[in-house]
Amino acid sequence: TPRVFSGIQPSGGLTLGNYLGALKRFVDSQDRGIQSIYCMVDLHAITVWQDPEKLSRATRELCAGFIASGIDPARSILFNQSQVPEHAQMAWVFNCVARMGWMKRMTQFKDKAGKNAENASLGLFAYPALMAADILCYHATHVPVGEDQKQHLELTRDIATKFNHDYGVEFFPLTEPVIEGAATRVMSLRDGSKKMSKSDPSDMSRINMTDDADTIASKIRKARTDPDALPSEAKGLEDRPEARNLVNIYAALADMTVAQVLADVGGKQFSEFKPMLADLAVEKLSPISGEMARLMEQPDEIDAILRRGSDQARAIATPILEQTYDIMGIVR
Ligand code: AQP
Repeated sequence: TPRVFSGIQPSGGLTLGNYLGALKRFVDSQDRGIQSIYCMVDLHAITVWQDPEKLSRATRELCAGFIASGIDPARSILFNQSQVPEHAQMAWVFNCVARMGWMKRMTQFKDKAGKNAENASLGLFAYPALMAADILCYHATHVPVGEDQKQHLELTRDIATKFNHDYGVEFFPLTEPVIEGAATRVMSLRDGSKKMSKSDPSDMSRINMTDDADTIASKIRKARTDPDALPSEAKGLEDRPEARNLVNIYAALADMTVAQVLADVGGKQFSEFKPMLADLAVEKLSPISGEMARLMEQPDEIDAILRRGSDQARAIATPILEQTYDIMGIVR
């Protein structure tokens, strides 16, 4: 039976990239009736230093973001990673399965560690093994993610394959990444070659889920573009990353294909298209941010949802970790 798992880091506020690349699609799989498990991956967030107060707030705000986007805690499991210790335990096992050479090829580590890799945390290097544990603790079959996570999903499959091979079992499934739709990689509003990210130093580079209508409109108005009019076919966007990004965002928000959007707006100038995009973004995002603000007034309610979710998650993860230990000959 299919089972979906995915996570988001409470490493800052949610962005439009997280919403379109992840949250919105999580709601789709929940609504298709697939058992879905969603995690605030706080142990991933601390691979770079987090201010304690901000981490607590970001974790609750992320939970509020899930619920406000349409994840129903009565149908899907919502919890924070640190509260299900099986993730960290399984991650240790996978640290012993994954090879140094595999980890060294991870482009996210290279991007995040930057030039000073010697000074990055060991946790940041081991991040993808923890991510494999997150997924395989539940024998998840499908993981909806943005394009940036593709390589980590391949590593998860390599870890599962090697474990199964080393112990002569068919225990861990080969999980499929689900990367689909017009917005699998939302780009920075300031630089069409960089992805939109929570931790980009420039707030103008992203739309935050908590931005108000004026802020959203002003960020879109100031978004970098080229001087040409919009093309009427997708191939006209090929060498225009900024233009393509804005059209992709429009398509994803409107639940349209890029071709449908361009059939409507082809020939228009950005001065005309940007206000259309801003109106659409405000229409889709403001109910979510309003609901997030309302939920944030009841932190005890959020904590209770996370607690219930971690009990439900443990009920699945504990027996899978125990079987893993049994396969390995660990005495219990
Ligand atoms: N720009 C994006 N476009 C599409 N999808 C995106 N995702 C992130 N950015 C984009 C997807 O959101 C999910 C959660 O990501 P994450 O919080 O685990 O970390 P990340 O991918 O590293 O996201 P950020 O926003 O860039 O965080 P920081 O700045 O802390 O590193 C994933 O499914 C991801 O693909």
